[in-house]
Amino acid sequence: KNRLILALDVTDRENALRIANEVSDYVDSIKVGYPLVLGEGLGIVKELVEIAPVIADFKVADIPNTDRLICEHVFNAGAAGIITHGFTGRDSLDSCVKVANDFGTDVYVVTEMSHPGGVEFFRPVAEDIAKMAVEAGASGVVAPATRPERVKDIRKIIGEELSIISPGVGAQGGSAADVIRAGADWVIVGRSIYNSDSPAEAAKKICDEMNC
Ligand code: BMP
Repeated sequence: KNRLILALDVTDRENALRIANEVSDYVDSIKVGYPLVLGEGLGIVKELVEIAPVIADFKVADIPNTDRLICEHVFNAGAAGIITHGFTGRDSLDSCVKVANDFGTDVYVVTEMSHPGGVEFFRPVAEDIAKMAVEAGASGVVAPATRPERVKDIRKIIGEELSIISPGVGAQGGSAADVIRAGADWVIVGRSIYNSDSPAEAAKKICDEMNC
């Protein structure tokens, strides 16, 4: 386990496949979201899963039926996991977890976002969302590497069974080693890797920092 997830927010297929191939020795999975899928279509997921497991970051946040349709598309394309919001409530999350269970895939629920605005509305609900993620049988939560103390708080709530995947390392100011020490299982890193002259070296450096 390398503890590193690549956030592949480049917008074109050629760069996406080049970078994914370059860093494949260092990353456990690749997070793909709107920037790349809106640029290239969901077919890019089918190509990337040949390189590493893909987590589809669509921050799913809708009524249960729409959530179900989104999850089915994403898992049919081969994604191993999906990121959902939690603020839409338990029925919406249940709908995602049910589809994931049918496919044998993972659901990660956003608790509190990593950017400065992430405290405005998430702060009062982050812990409740984490509790709901446990109760709904999600695989894990997303918690901010920019605030390791919050990762610690959320780890206390979810226990050891759920994973914490943590964005905000590098470009947003967070430290990989600090957030792993605070209880994260994986860090999610985008710009510090894909904007580097050597994505492989940048990925290796983050791995080394985490002693993996
Ligand atoms: P970067 O390392 O370039 O900051 O990228 C972080 C990635 O994680 C982006 O894809 C972003 O959309 C995502 N993300 C985040 O930064 N904070 C969150 O709270 C949740 C996210 O999914």
